[in-house]
Amino acid sequence: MPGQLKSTTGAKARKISNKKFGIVVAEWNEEITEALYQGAWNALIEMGASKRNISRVNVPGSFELPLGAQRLAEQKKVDAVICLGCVIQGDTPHFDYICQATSYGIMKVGLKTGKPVVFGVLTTLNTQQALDRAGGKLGNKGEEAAVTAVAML
Ligand code: DLZ
Repeated sequence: MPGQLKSTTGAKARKISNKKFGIVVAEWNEEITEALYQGAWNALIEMGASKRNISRVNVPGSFELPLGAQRLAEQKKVDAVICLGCVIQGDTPHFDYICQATSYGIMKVGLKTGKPVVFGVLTTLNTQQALDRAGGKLGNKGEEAAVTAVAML
């Protein structure tokens, strides 16, 4: 949220210029996840991160986010990881399996590595709900994920 972003700028901005961020982006629902990535990247820069300290890794779908996050989090040069994905409900229980595995997997990577690993995954009932949260009328959850990563650092 814009309000949240403001609270992390200013005094804290200088403090994160040396922090290194890894962003894992799921390619499934690419239009949405690219918008989330832009939101996260812009927010990190606005909060004081250096462009050279932001690295990106793509994975096929949200289910693969935990492994991508683990690869990044295990690198000494990465201080925090942001996972971005979008799972949209279909006609089968597949949605539930992906959401559960993804959220649990991402949490486990954070606990295992001791680094902030942020869950920036949209889990929506339809495409419109996702668009609304990826730079639409309800903001950009990628931006919120970046704010959370900085807050955790
Ligand atoms: C297979 C699948 C389906 C049906 N839906 C989504 C989705 O809405 N969002 C998403 O990120 N990924 C989806 N995937 C792909 C899975 O995350 C995963 O990449 C495959 O099951 C291969 O492991």
